Amino acid sequence: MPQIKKLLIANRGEIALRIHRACHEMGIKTVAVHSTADSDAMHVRLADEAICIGPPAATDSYLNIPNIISAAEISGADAIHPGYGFLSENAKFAEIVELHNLIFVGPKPEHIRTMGDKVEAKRTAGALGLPLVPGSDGAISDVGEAQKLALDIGYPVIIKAASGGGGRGMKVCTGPEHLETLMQQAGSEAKAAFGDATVYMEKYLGNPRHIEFQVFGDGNGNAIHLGERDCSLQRRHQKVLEEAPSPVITPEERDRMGGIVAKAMADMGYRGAGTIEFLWEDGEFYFIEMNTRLQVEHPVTEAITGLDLVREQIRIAEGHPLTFRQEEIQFRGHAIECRINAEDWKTFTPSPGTVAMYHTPGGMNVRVDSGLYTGYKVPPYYDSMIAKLIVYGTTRAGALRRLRRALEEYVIEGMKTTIPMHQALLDDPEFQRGDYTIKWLEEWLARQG
Ligand code: MV4
Repeated sequence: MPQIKKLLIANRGEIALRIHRACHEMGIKTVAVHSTADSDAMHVRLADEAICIGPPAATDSYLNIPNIISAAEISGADAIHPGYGFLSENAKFAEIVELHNLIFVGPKPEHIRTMGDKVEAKRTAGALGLPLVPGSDGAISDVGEAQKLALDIGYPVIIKAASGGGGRGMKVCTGPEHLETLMQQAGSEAKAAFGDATVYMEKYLGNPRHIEFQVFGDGNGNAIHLGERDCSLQRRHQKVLEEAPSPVITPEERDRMGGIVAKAMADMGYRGAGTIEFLWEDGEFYFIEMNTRLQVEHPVTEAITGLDLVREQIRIAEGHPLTFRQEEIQFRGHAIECRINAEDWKTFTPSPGTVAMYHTPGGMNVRVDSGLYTGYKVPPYYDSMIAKLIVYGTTRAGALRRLRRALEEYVIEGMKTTIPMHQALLDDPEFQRGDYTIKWLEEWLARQG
């Protein structure tokens, strides 16, 4: 079995630190890559070696495949972890990594490719027995057929881009008189954004929750699930706060749906970490997409299971079997993650700047994943998420109390952050009751004035 001795982290920010930490606990040396804008970043400082791979723009650095492969060869790394975002769901990149006899810490390239095409993903999920949103069986191109199908499904329907994701290129259609126009708009927007005009149709769910299951496969027909996360609190398709377990899922539902999901992953021979996204409405789950990467919100799952998901990814990449059986996994307590962005939370305009003063919360069951330090200059070129605060409590109410205390302690001076938004959110009675859907946060934000 190959043993990884040196791993290149093809990412930046908190997730690069997260991967570095797992590596060092496993006795693996790390290689950081960075743009010229990130020379002083924490991920560069912590790693055993660091290589500059290009100018600030991500397309020239963190997305620059030849430079990243060269960095791996020059440093003598034997594996690459892509983190999330950037190249993490690029099937071509995974193939190139493997062609260079490097271990890709991630799924098989063919599975990344399948799940990247939302039409293929739905077809695959359906064949594996996952419940789907009623809709077109594959892509739709003919307007006449689309009209028939929409009547069959019942309005409203939603037109989505096959190459989409993150909510781009979606059109909600309330009646037959709008369908042709909206199909054309969705198609041309998809073509412009993704270079692929393929669209498909689904029944539009009016007020669902976003609930996703964490899965792991060994690539040889064994798979397990680590329960669900509720990610319904989003703004413009960006998650703001995530929790596990979902306030609306019973242990019986978790076991039932988790079992279906794990069986599906076992049957497809899935390798590594994955997330199956569902919309949940009136007690029913509807598959929408699968993410073939580690996710930002993975720490809430780590908190309630006690498992190190990055360690597990690396062990699977080395060819080990899963370290735990489904029966051994226990879900205990409640975890909440706040994404803290360098933004003015009222206008959501980015607010990069220099950290003038920094103090992180601590104490029992409080975790901060962040690359910030006093004097660090947040560059304006990348995502505005600068920290994740994760708290754990025995109960949801206990986790909420701990979150309030931890947010009070957190000091980030030198830029505007979304910490005050999280504090205001904690005071909301509906949020406190867990009474929210995917529409709730934007309505709440609109009420904050
Ligand atoms: C939907 C939907 C309602 N009905 N599909 C948005 C992003 C993409 N991943 C799927 N999305 C949605 N698909 C059907 N059939 C509503 C959304 C949606 C959404 C989903 C999850 C979290 C936040 C959302 C915000 C707006 C719309």
